[in-house]
Amino acid sequence: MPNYIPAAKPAAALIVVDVQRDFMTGGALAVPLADEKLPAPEGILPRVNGLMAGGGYARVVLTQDFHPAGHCSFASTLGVPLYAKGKTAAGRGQVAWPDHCVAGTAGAEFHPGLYARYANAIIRKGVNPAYDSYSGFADDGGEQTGLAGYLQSAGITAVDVAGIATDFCVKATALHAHENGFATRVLLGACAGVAAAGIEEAIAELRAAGVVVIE
Ligand code: VGL
Ligand code: ZN
Repeated sequence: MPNYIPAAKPAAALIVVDVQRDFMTGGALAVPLADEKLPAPEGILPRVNGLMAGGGYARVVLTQDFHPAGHCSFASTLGVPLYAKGKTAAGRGQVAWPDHCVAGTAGAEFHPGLYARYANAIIRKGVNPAYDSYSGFADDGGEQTGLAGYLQSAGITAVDVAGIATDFCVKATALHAHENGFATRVLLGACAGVAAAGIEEAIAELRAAGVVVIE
């Protein structure tokens, strides 16, 4: 395991957010620096794998963005240009993403290099066609995924969050973890984000909310 991340406490869980083909090089919504080759000389995969295999966590959870075809977060559904802001049928403001992580497609699968065998649980999110879910805990309509209850039943009091994307799903998952009462850290060295400015804003927002961000 990398030595720059402090060891996890006994009642801690690791949440690995959306390390899926569509968010990595060659994917529909490739996030820069997420691939194993980037940032030079390596990307987040070896770090995430090291944490999963040797981080000393009591539980390891993977989240998986898993949308039905025609999902409300797709530009093709919203009828606005890519990355513009549209409005869902439920009336929510929504960033228009390329079609991505469609259930049953290769893009929705975990990156083949991810040590998925070390996961105790997999939480799928964004499965409701009408609501997006950057968070692994609950969607934009307020429906819980069950992650909070799973962690609480296991006696977890602290969570570390890693994965993709720092400025979207990692941020939202960490904020909800904190709101659910878990002592929450974001391990930036094992995260990749969409845009530099967004990452800086996300770090500020996380810290203001009481989440510990480890550089
Ligand atoms: C994500 C945009 C759309 C993420 C998921 O994993 O950060 N971003 N769906
Ligand atoms: Zn998505």
